[in-house]
Amino acid sequence: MKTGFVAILGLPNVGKSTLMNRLIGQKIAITSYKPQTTRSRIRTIYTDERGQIVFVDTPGVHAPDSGLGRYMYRASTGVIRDVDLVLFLTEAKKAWKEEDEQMIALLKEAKAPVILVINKIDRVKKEELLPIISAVSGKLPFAEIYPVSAREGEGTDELLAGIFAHLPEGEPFYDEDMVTTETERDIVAEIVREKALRLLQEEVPHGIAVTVEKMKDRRTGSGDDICDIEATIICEKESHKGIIIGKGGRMLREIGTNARRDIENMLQRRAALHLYVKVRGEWRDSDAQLKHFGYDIRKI
Ligand SMILES: Nc1nc2c(ncn2[C@@H]2O[C@H](COP(=O)(O)OP(=O)(O)OP(=O)(O)O)[C@@H](O)[C@H]2O)c(=O)[nH]1
Ligand SMILES: [Mg+2]
Repeated sequence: MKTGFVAILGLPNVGKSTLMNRLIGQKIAITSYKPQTTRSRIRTIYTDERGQIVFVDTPGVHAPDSGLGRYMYRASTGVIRDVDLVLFLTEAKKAWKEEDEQMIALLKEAKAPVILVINKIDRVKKEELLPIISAVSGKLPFAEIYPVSAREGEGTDELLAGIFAHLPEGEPFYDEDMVTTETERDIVAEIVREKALRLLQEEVPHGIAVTVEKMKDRRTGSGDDICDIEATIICEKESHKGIIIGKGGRMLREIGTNARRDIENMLQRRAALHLYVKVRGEWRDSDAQLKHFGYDIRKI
């Protein structure tokens, strides 16, 4: 049996979380078209007859501009030395930028092998791919190179085989039916944040945190189980609160409806979701608040 920890690292928005979800065949990590979607390490587990892979999805690496940013930076860069294998994810694009060079400099610290994964190949023509691969492949002594489309599932089976090939022999860490170490509460909070991210514009979604105050099953009159959930969206300004609630509560209702659908899918039962909105000015720079919202830099 092969077994080991595999970090997924890269710049924001390259498709790390989409790829991880695709590889495990289930949606656990939230995704969005906006950069800086993932804020913490998200651990998921893939097991088959070849062995077990523990994936660690990480926040996209970017220069920190707040306490939250520093937490995110540590969560991603700090993982490099703790894993058996690194997947360095980049997008299939023609121009190589300064921040890509900084990623390469970071990856030079890795003791573990680094697999280069070029994602979003569905967006480029076949003949454009080869020059893209050859431009990146010399930047580091990569163990392997895989062009994939996380969204379409192209090349991901080959990548999975490549990951197993580079993992050490060992016994699985987790039960074979375990998919993530995240709690249901964590996932519910993230689903609400995802819907807010996808629906809200400009700086509003980046100043949002979500807490889940209550999750409790109740038997209804007709004998079904329904999960009562209370969650709060925290934002930094009164004006943002107004935008999140929307005219006549329309925006909050839409966030809630979209979130409930995914939550019910995940829980495999009905859910009643009650959303509240609170203002906590500058929480992204307050150690106490960051800790309260689950972004405790000492616990990475
Ligand atoms: N066309 C295309 N889009 C993709 C692909 N993979 C991911 N995306 C899109 O890219 C955007 C970012 O995806 P995420 O998975 O959230 O990216 P991420 O790297 O986890 O981003 P951060 O968590 O912010 O660092 C989303 O809109 C995805 O749907 C792909 O293979 N092809
Ligand atoms: Mg992500």
